[in-house]
Amino acid sequence: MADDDIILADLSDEELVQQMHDDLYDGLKEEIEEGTNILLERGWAPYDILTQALVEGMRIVGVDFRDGILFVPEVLLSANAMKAGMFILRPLLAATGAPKQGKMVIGTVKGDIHDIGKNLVGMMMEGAGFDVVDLGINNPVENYLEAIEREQPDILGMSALLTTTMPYMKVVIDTMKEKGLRDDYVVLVGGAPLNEEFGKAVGADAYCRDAAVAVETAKEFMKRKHNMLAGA
Ligand code: B1M
Repeated sequence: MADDDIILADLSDEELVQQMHDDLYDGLKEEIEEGTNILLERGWAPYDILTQALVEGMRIVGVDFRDGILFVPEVLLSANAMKAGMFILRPLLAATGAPKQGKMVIGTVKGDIHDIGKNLVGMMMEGAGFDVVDLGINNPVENYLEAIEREQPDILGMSALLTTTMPYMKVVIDTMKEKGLRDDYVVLVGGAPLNEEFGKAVGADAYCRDAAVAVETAKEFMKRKHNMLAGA
């Protein structure tokens, strides 16, 4: 139950989504799980729950974090609550029966421990038919190189949420170039502080604004790859 007075199941959809924003703000993991399950029972699509209840809730947390109203320990609780909701939705998003598209290795760059956005991208990519190998957070260039050698993916994805860590993407791409590996993979980058220009400047194939764009971009590159192979 959200608190002593509120019974989540009694709320209308709109009120419940609003309440979930509040519960995410307050880091109430069990309430987020309950709210997610109620919306699923009411026939909501997992993607809509993800975007309207969870991602929007985290956007509000981000604003107050920026403004010094919320601090790291509180935001950590919000992140844990969000992850609990995502944990419920993950198998549902993955089980779309989409035809196999290809393989992606994805990880957050060195110095950066933000992983919610990366996880979301991974979930959506799985749902779109990609095999996803998740390297987790704080990845030095060696981790990416080992993983692409081992996994032979079609796509390498990198995530960064800090202006201080996003330049590390260039370190990874430059090292790939030095080793003659760059052209063997599609490199997609994303994260809140990035933009299109930055993606070009570091030598990525594309910047992806959000998880839905990442999926569309990845599919587009796979189509091009297949067309090239067919024409070869
Ligand atoms: Co951090 N944090 N944080 N934080 N945090 C931000 C990023 C910040 C913008 C908050 C703020 O001030 N407004 C700010 C960065 C400022 C800057 O660099 N300009 C910041 C800061 C400063 C910090 C610390 C330095 C705070 C401190 O210690 N004083 C610290 C750094 C730790 C470190 O990494 N070394 C820190 C710590 C944390 C927590 C641990 C408390 C927690 C992370 C928990 C976790 O991830 N497990 C946290 C959180 C939660 C945030 C905010 C509030 C939310 C991030 C998030 O999960 N968003 C964030 C504020 C904000 O972003 N506005 C903030 C939801 C998620 C769905 O969106 O991650 O953007 P996002 O992902 C999107 C797209 O960006 C894109 O698709 C995703 C889904 O649509 N995308 C990709 C992301 N990765 C992609 C990869 C791709 C493609 C698309 O590959 C192909």
